[in-house]
Amino acid sequence: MLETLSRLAGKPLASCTNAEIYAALQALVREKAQERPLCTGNRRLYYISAEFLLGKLLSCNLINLGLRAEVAAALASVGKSLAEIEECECEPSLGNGGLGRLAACFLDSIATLGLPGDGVGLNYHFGLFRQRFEEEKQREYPNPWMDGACWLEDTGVSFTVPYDGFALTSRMYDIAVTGYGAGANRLHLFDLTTVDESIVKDGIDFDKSDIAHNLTLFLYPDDSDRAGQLLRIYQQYFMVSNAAQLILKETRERGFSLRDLHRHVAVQINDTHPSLVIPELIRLLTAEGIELDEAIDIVSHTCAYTNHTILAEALETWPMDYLKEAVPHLVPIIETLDARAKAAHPDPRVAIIDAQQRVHMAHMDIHYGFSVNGVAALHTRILETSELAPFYAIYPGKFNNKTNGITFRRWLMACNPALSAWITSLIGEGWKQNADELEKLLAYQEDAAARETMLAIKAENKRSLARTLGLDADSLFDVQIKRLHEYKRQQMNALYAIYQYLQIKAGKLPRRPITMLFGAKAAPAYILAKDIIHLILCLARLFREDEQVRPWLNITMVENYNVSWAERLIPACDLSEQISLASKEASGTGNMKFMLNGAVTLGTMDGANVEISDLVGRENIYIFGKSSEEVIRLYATGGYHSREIYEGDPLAEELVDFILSKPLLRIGDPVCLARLYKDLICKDWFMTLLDLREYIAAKERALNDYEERDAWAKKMLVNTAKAGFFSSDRTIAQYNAGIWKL
Ligand code: 26Q
Repeated sequence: MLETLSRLAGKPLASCTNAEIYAALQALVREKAQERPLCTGNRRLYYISAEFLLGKLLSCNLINLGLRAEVAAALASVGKSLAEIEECECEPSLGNGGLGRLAACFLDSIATLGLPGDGVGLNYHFGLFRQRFEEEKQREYPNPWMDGACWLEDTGVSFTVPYDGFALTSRMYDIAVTGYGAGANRLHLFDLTTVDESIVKDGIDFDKSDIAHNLTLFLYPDDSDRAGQLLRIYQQYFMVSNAAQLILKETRERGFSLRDLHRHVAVQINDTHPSLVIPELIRLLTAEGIELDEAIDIVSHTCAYTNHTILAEALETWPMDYLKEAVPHLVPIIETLDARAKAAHPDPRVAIIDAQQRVHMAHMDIHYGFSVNGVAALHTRILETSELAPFYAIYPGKFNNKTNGITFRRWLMACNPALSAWITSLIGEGWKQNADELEKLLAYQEDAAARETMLAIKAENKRSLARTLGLDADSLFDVQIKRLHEYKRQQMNALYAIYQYLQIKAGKLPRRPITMLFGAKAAPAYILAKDIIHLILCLARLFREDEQVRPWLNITMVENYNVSWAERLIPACDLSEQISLASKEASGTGNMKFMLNGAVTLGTMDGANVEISDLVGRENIYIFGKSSEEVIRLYATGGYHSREIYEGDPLAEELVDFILSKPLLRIGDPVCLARLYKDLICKDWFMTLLDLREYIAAKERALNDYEERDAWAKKMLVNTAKAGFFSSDRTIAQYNAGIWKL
């Protein structure tokens, strides 16, 4: 290995800089990945997604290619570590949260199972914005990630994408996707050669109408005005037109007739961002001389849709006017699809084009896709019985559940090598291919030495994070890391921080110091989400500057939370915060990563928490809060008024009032704090105050139990042992058996 790396570096490894070693390792991975045969099969999957939140790729590729140990040894011989070298890698910033990370885990598992399936997306130059904290507030900056060595390979493939009166020429870049021990696939990212990074000024502002220069600059550009919304349509169409053209090209090259497209291709539509692929495929097939009826039929047997949310505001609808302006050639097709759906199903709730002339993307997917899936058991049930009930009545056979999963290669083997090695020493290597084998760990529940090792590994992971962030490694690490959204209720956790602060000020110390770790980006136009970040950062400073509080309570919010941060935070976590309002979190996948790494969950009965709870049993999880049925009923009856709780519960009043207290107003922006204060009392759409008391009680219980170290270690062990179900290998096997049939 040493010689190979020296050859690739062009000089002895010992005389290389870290960047040169990194480049050599990347070349090694490219070489080995290229030697692998691409996965093939009768039917090929195209997983189209606006996001692929890949994370750094070096370590996972080395693991998948079976090279990690050898490379680590070679590096050690020149006094280097893999972690040190991987510092040179810039994390591609092509995603926002769960949906994008899920897509990345799926690519890993699709290749691992040897299934023929590629990802298709866009190559955003600045990805999602880069977050910085300035004066306790989030500020947004471009997030360049393609400088220096990066994984993209220019394929030379390009297509022409037609708009109204002009066309754009694309360029396809590939990233090799290696599977663990088996095949390889590709992630295709489309870009535009004319994009001009220099048009971005003053943070993340740019001329939104200049499509040829701005199209692939950012993921989710601000869409608070018409130009922003049009840009999003231009982006989405660019993604799917390229995807559709690639699909037809490859299908022809494989020697199949386009009339048989559905027999040889499956398209998975990841949320509604790629939904325009349906009319685009129909358009292209009819352009090939296939009759409209037949084209619609073919496409309806090719496309499948995954829903990731029940939040009404996240279900995309586009005004017909905007589509007429951006993609007029799709409009007659969408109108035809709508007319046919209306003729068969006059119920206005299932219309594609509604009375306000808005196009409901999800409705098009459901009528003209062959599968509709939710991402956790509870979520799918809510879609069927409530959110999409009128559709379920029409198409019961299309609906199915595919509970999310995560790749254990990244979320255990790469991010927690100590735990991973110890597991292997106890139960062998089998769990890496067959995650259910983790259950063999249950045999060690009563083994005192095993429980001690579990605690020792956690303690070491905590020390390592503590060194980076300047934390007290003996404190309890309580972690909430996820996109910032009101329904995820970071604000409830902040109210707990206030509760704990007031306890300490009153002389009631916790049994052990507490470190509250947060990581979250707020969408730039989401005012209340930014106010919540402001509150958290103000509290962090307040605690830091108070000598009485500092030793006992610390809030640390990491800047620019991303996959690499998650890989550091999750292995070091004691208590995993999964506290969304029941019914609102479709699944969650962070919850699975924490559990796998031996953290205990504090959560509501929401999303995949329900399945986690069923698996580990109530003694190994802390559940609180109103059930999804109760919450859905409260929304239906309008029966929730936060003010009633605020006025009726002195504790709730005290905690909320603290937001506008003197010590906080000395630090924070009164406008932001007052807005949040007012929202909690007058609106509180996601019912923070409803669950607050139970949340505090459940957390106190968890903190208490944590002091029974040996019993806690058993909970940790059971969590890891029961996590096998959440391997994305299982999820992908189910997608293949139930939907794709590759
Ligand atoms: C919609 C309209 C306009 C602009 C942006 C959007 C938009 C952008 C991103 C809508 C949704 C998203 C992302 C959603 C997401 O990440 N959902 C998460 O998906 C995970 C994988 O299934 C689940 O585990 C999470 O529960 C779900 O929140």
